This record gives sequence, structure tokens and C-alpha cells, in this order.
Amino acid sequence: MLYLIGSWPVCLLLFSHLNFISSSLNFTFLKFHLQVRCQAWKEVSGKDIKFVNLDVAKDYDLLVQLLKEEKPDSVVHFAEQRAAPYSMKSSKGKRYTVENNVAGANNLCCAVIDSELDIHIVHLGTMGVYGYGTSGGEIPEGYIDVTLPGGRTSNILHPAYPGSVYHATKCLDAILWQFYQKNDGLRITDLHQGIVWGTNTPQTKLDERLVNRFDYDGDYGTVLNRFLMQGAMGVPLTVYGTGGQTRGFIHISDTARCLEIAVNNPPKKGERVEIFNQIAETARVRDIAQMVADLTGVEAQFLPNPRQEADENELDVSNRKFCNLGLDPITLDAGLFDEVTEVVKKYKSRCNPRKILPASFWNKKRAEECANLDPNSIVIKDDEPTKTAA
Ligand code: USQ
Repeated sequence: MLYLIGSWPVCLLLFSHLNFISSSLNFTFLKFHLQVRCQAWKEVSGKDIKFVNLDVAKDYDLLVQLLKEEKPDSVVHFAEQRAAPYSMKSSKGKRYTVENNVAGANNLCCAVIDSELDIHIVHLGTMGVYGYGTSGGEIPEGYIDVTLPGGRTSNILHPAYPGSVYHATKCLDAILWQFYQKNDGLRITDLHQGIVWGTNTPQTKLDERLVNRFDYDGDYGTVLNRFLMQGAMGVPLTVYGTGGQTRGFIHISDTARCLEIAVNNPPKKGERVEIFNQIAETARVRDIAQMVADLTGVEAQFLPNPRQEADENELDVSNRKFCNLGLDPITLDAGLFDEVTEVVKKYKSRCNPRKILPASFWNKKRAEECANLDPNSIVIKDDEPTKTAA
């Protein structure tokens, strides 16, 4: 989620209630309420951010009223349950993820129509809509040329191939965006973002109160931040399976920059949904683990994979659109890893080592294969000698 809206035109951030107060508070910086952070931003920038607490998936009338009152040029829609592992943890997680994410996307489109304002919707989607099998070529930005039976050619939304319920909701969102653009002429941008790493943007560095959270646990933490945290704690790096998955990565500062570019370059009225691949580069999980191991001296440990995913995949992704609009992507850089490590060390006392091993399993077979993982076996270095997971 992004908070620095003061530097943008008229832009409105929407938070779903549960996203805002969401779980895994064991080692986060969520010690400052959003209102405190709005005040901090006012102090460092002189600019106002107004905060309204409503549930986008439920409080429809309030949402319409808010749009009519604020008359934003753009709405940046972050109000979705954002964690693939959380979405696969239980039926409760699956149902909540679908109900919140799909209802929220639909509500936002309806609310923009009911507001009778020409509001540009910018949605945070995911690279995961394309799937992580081996694509056999470069993944284009949203649309792909196909030859249909009979030799007819077409340019269509890239086929959806989600790997979790969370990723499936982003695919369902994409169909809603396509429909409402076609039917009501809504102007929509969908950002297919890769895995975010890092903790700070140039803006959050201005005041500690502007930093929101750092998730390290198996449900909410993303892979590189988790490895950096584990390296700093002296805990063996939790590589799932062979670590053969190749993913797209982006630094948190570039996430903010991409949003700014997307807001400033809306599709014209009548144009189809704009889609950007929001990544800096691709990398294989075990190679990232090796980078962190080299940096910290902490070894990578290959665990049974809790996820239903290919052992190995190649990933070649176009990100030309953002680069052509001025993005100079930050790539994986040990120098920037230090910043994360310093933050982790500063808040080390908040870490609960029992949260480090994976706690969400994609299906019964994966759960059975992970049955010997013991959360109590993880011990932070310096406190006691590090034991390893079974
Ligand atoms: N992995 C490990 N060890 C860990 C954690 C993860 O080996 O301790 C592996 C996973 O098996 C997976 C890869 O690392 O192959 C990425 O996992 P992740 O948890 O960093 O990212 P993912 O579940 O794919 O989803 C996250 C966010 C989601 C965002 C997505 C971008 O939860 O919001 O959309 O990254 S993407 O994956 O490109 O779709």
C-alpha cells in the first residue's frame, strides 16, 4: 500500500477495513496509526492527506458519497487482501479473499459510474495473473497476439493461469476491468506487479512514523525480505522446494514511482484497459537465497515446498512500457540489502521466531509433506545457538 498521495494531483487512497488493520503484527512497524502518519506527512511536506476509514467491499453508499465529495482525478485501488499464502491458509481465507477482492473491484467500478465523474482507476494487480509455468517466450504487457482456429488472428487479454486464490482474484478483477471499460467507458490501468522488496522510499526516510510495516512471517512476508530478515537473525534461509521458481522483483521505491507514472499517463476515454508489467527484473529464488547467504554467512535450507507450484520455471517479462515512460528500475543490489538488514536489526526484539516457518499449505498433500516442520525449532542467533528445522 502506498501512502504518499500528497505529491500527486488529486488522488484518493482507499483502504479496505481488513487490509488496514490486517494481521501478522508481530514484527511490523504498524505502531503508528494512519492518522499519526498523515500528521507526520503534513509536518515533513506541508501537504494534507485526508483519511477516511470505510470498507470498499461493503460500504458502497459511503464510497459513492466519498467520490462525489472528493471528485478525484484518479483512484489508486490497493484495498485488496494481498497475500497468496493467507489466501490459501483455510477456507475462511479463501472465501474472505474472493469476497473482499472481487466485491471491492466491482464496487469501485459501480461507484465511479454512479458518481458520474470521469475518474481514472489505477489497480494494483500482479504478475501472477500470467502464471508461473514456463511461458516459452517473453510475457507481453497484458495482451497477446493469438491465432484462433481457422487462422483468424486476434489480440486478447493474456490467458489467466493463477497459482493461488489471491492470484485468481486478480484474474477475476481483470475481467471486470475489461467489462466496465467496454460497457461504461471507464478509464482503467491495471499494474501487474512483481514481488516487492525493501522497506523505505525517499519519502518514508523523512520520518520514521511514515514507515508502515515489514512482514517477515510465512503468510505475509515476501521472499527476499524474508531471506534478508532471516540472514540478519542468523536463521537458516527458508528456501521452498528446489528454489527453482523464477519471479519478477521490484523495489518499494519503484512501486511508488510506477504508480506516479501510471497516474500521470491515464488511458484516453474509450481506450481499452491499460496494462503495465511492474517489475525491474526476474530472478530465481535459490539464486536470491545464495546472494543473501553470501552477504550474511547464513546458509540456505531447502524445505519441503508448502505450495503447489512448478519445481522450476523460466520467466521472461517485458517491462518496456514503464521504462519508455521514464522508469530507471532499481535492480537487486547488495548495497540496498543493507538498509533492510539495518531495519531488521533495529526491530529484532519484535520478532517471533515461531512465525518464520511456512504456516500455509496449498493442499493436503503439501501439508503432509511439511508435517515435520516445527515452528519451535527456529531460534534466533545471539539468543541461543541456532537450531534448524526438521
Ligand atoms: N518462497 C520461498 N521461501 C520463502 C517464501 C517464498 O522459497 O520463505 C518462494 C515461493 O515458493 C515462491 C516465491 O518464493 O515460489 C515467491 O513467493 P512470495 O511469497 O515472495 O510471493 P508470492 O506468493 O508470489 O506473492 C507475493 C505477494 C503478492 C504479489 C506477488 C507478486 O503476496 O501480493 O502479487 O508477490 S507475484 O508473485 O509476482 O505475482
